[in-house]
Amino acid sequence: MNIALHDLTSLKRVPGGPRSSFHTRIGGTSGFQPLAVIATVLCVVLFGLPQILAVERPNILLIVSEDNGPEIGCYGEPFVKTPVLDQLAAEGVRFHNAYVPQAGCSQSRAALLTGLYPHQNGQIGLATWKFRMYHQEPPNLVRSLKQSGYRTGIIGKLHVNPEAAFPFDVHEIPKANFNRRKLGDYAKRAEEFISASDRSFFLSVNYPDAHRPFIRQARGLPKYPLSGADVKPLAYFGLDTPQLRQDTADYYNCMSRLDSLIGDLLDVLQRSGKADNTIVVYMGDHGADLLRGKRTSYEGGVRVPLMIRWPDNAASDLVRQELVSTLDLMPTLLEVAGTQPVTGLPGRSLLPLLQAPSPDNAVPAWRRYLFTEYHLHSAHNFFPQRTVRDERYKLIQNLMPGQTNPGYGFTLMRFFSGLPDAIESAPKYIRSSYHRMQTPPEYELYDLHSDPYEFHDLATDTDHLDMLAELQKELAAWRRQTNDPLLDPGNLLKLKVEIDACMTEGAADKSRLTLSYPEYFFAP
Ligand SMILES: [Ca+2]
Repeated sequence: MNIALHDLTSLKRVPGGPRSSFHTRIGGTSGFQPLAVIATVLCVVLFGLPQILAVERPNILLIVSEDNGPEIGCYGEPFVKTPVLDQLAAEGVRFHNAYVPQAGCSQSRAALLTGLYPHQNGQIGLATWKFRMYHQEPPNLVRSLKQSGYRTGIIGKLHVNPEAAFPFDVHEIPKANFNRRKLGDYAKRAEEFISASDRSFFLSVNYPDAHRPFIRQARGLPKYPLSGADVKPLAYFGLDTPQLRQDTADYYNCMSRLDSLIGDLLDVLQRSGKADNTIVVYMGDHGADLLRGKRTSYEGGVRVPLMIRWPDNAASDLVRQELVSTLDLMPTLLEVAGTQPVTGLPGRSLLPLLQAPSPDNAVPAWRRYLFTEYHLHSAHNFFPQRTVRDERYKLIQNLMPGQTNPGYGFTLMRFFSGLPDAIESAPKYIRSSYHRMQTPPEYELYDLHSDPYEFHDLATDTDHLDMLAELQKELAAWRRQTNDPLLDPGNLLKLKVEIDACMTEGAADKSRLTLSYPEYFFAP
């Protein structure tokens, strides 16, 4: 049994949840430790110690990368080289169907840290564009862990508004660092934080890869960059041109660099001697900034890699197919820490999924439907959507049907000038999928088994009317249950007017943007 010294003040703040801090290796088979409690009480009674003994709680290392979907070797991506993440998956549990609730940086990160959908916490657009949470002090992962005695640190960007809502003890490299400067500092700062104390820690390390610009090589990484001749474009583009091959190669180069840097971080953890009592979570914040990826509700936007390694408590080399969300991480990590859960969250703990199914460990009844959403990114691409998927089918509801999605033109502009011609000369079903993205109908329905890249809309297919109706019903129920403010058409219109007011000659002007939705979304 691992024993560590905790100071009395930190222990006093531990809420008495259903799993107290007097657990070893919470999860798995370990349970309440009466001997530890008795030993602690005896120490205080007999010796009046200013410090008391407490059982060491697991450390939490949360690794978040930027703008990448599961384009990783262990997820079946054929050309990318990611040996570290492949090894991490082999040593832990890999979630094959993991999602973020919205494909944008601030939106995904605020949701991760609050356990709430963007429409529930208010961070519906980028923090750098003045979008903000409804409340200054929402319950969140950082506050809960800190209050229960954890040291809390973040390395890399936070990118939520207001940042003070997440009172990390330590914040290093606070900028996004898209220029990839001093990449060795991520591991160095982590080493300093991890070795600073024996108290249990929660450390979030946030890397700039694979955000644009897709820098081919930085700090000599990757050592052998791929070129366009080495790869094929991502399958969800549905297009193949030399430029898209080069873009894909450079995206993979970013992924390989990320992989190396995570390797340095895991080495630091190993050298600290704390790896055996540390749960490591790795996730991407949302899909790649590529066609039909980031800023969309397609799989390329919302599906992310998610892996968990936890020695002695999680299985190794286990792949789970359940539908999971990064909203599940807050309940999971609070349970790992033995901290009082926050009630009313939409996510649920992933701990039951960390063990391989066996006669003694039946697969729990898991969620049947998973939901995501979209609002906007900065201020020029407001096009709200809601989605639901089950094991096979996915429904997208466009809340401004028949209108041109401004995000479409923006995404196309980020690529080479010949892209519109490439789309128009593609096979009809590919062409149609791009036209549909540009001017979507109210509903899009996809069969993710036969059509994983969402090229064939089945919403008007007479053979799928029952499925369409079922998912429409589930989506409507979820919107009601989670108090979706955009169920009120007046809210949608008012927000659109506020956003449109900052447009000057087709471009968004941040200085002219005034947002008051936190005041009126839920006004009586
Ligand atoms: Ca991002």
